Amino acid sequence: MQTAIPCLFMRGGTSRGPFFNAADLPQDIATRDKVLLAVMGSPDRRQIDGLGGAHPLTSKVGIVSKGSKPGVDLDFLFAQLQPDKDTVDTTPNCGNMLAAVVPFALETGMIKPQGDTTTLRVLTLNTDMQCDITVQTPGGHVSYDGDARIDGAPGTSAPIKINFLDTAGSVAPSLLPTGNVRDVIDGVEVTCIDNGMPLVMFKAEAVGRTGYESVEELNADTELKARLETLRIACGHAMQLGDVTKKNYPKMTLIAAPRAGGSITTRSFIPHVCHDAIGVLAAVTVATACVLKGSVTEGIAIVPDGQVKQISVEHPTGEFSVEIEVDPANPQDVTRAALLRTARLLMRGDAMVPAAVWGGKQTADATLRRAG
Ligand code: NQM
Repeated sequence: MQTAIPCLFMRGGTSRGPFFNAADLPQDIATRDKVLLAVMGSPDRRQIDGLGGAHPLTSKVGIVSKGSKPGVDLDFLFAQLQPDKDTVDTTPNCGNMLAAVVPFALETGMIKPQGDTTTLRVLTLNTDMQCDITVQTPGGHVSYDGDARIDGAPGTSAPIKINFLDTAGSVAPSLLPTGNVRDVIDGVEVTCIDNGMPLVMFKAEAVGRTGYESVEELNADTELKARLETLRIACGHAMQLGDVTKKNYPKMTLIAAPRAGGSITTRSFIPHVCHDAIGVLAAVTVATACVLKGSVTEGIAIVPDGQVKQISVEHPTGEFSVEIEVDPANPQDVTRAALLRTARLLMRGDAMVPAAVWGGKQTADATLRRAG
């Protein structure tokens, strides 16, 4: 016997994974984590016995429920697993998986559509961050067809707009958790910053690289990876994040001058594998560093004038545009960040876990939902 758990398999931005109604998973966290590991097939480099895609970007899980706070429509808990580790990390955010939350809630009838578009307020439980997400719902159905293109995912889809309301100091205690906009740590000039995702940013040339290397080159660069890990652990302490040896943050971000008409070039380690693009909140955080006087981006980032700025973050497979708004009285203060993602429902059904992992008494609700 296996336990069947109702599940939608979804792409969110440039990530992918199973999404669950929180009510269908074990309420006890240790059992829930065992279930998620079994669903994904971790730990195993190939995740051959589960749904994971043998990469951190395809080892992600979304857990959704109705909003628990006044004014909030939906709660979202993101879980980061790893192919070859037995960890389930719910500390940091994932802005890519976030893009699939409203489509999931509409598809499963958790919430009703509002008209041709549906805008819902979503609370990310990982860091207590709120955002407004708008999806296309013509005729009361989620539309996945459209002209929106995001680099890092093939083709075009319906646009999903995310408007972040409060991102500063997501996992770290503040936007600049070392108290400085620039530090020298382990011999490298860095900006340690968290506007939705804790990042350590530094010029690629500071570690003897150009910042224009391919993902394959960087993933094969064991000398660089060892250097980055030592730096990451030192920065983790400086950012008041404690021992980050087993954590997926801070992400290590090499930067260089833009060379495709954008604002800055990045290579983002998440944190041990180089991202094919860049994370959503990582891009928001990079864009924020670009407007901070004295950050390591100074002298290389090209930043437009005005209160609302489009910052184009170049990455290995294209670029990621972030719209940021600064306080006119204090142009160092980013008050809002908005961006475009896409998502798609890939499959609906039940995720099966061995009964030895979870006996999983299915609720009447779950059975009904499965029956449609
Ligand atoms: O930064 C990868 C991704 C992410 C996270 C990672 C993300 C974000 O691309 O908000 O989206 O940084 O591990 O899914």
